Amino acid sequence: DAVKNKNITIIGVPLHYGADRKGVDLGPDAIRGANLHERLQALGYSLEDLGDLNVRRSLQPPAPGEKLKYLGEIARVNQDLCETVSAEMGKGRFPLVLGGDHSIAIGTIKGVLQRVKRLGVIWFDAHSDVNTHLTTGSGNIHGMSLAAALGYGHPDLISIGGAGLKLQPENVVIIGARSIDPGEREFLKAKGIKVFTMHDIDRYGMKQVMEDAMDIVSNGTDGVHLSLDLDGMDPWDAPGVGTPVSGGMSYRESHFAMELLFERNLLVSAEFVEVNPMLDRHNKTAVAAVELIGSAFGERIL
Ligand code: B3U
Ligand code: MN
Ligand code: MN
Repeated sequence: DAVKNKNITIIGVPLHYGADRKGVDLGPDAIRGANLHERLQALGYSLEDLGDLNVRRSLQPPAPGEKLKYLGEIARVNQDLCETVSAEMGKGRFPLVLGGDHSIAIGTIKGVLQRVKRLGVIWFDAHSDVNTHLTTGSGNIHGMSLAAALGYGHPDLISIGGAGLKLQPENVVIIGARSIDPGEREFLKAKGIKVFTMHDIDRYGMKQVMEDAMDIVSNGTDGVHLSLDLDGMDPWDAPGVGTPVSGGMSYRESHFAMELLFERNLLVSAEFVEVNPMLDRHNKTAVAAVELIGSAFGERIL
């Protein structure tokens, strides 16, 4: 069997403050409602669902021009998530985190880093999420989470899980990017982070891109985390996201990517984020998330 760890812990994080847009906080239940448990149990996994982490409701809206909107609550929830993920991995379990906006990647990755020091990350996204409070236009922290996990950004974000805990840029790949801000482009170049854009997927095909990506993230690491933002998919297949960008990965390409990932058996943790049921049609995006999870955990057509 390609995935050795048959014990999965599901952790919901109903956070929307990082996107500053309501609806994405309903993501965890929409994903559960698309038969996540049944699907994984049919594959032989044993599940524990911890339910959702506690997120405060109705906070004061940020001041106009704020560059770190809702920093306090986002940092608090991510610290909680970090501890939860780390504790579950300490019991030998595989954390499957359901978002929530993509700012939760900070907590997930910091928790995994406490258990796997040399960690690779596959970041599946239309965006690169490497802004900081110094480069962001929106002030939305979900556009800063990968930078924070690499050790760049506000001290309250980069200190989550303990000082000095961070990813190495050579162990990170981004797949599906097609919306990168000027400051992000500079950051990616300066740090030498490998980005497989939609152009690369068109040019080389998903098979080659995934093989190259998996070679990079597995080289010199002891495990790989998958951080999958549903807006990486084309909005046709995943309309229920806060910032849709045309020209994304097709339904078939995304599934194929997950199947290839399963075959290499690299994952120690995963998160599926940015599902917004209020913007969705017939729960299509949550269903897509569950289908991608199925493929990543070993579902096959035949
Ligand atoms: N890069 C922009 C847009 C964005 C990032 N992530 C999402 N949107 N989902 C920003 O706000 O930082
Ligand atoms: Mn993202
Ligand atoms: Mn995105």
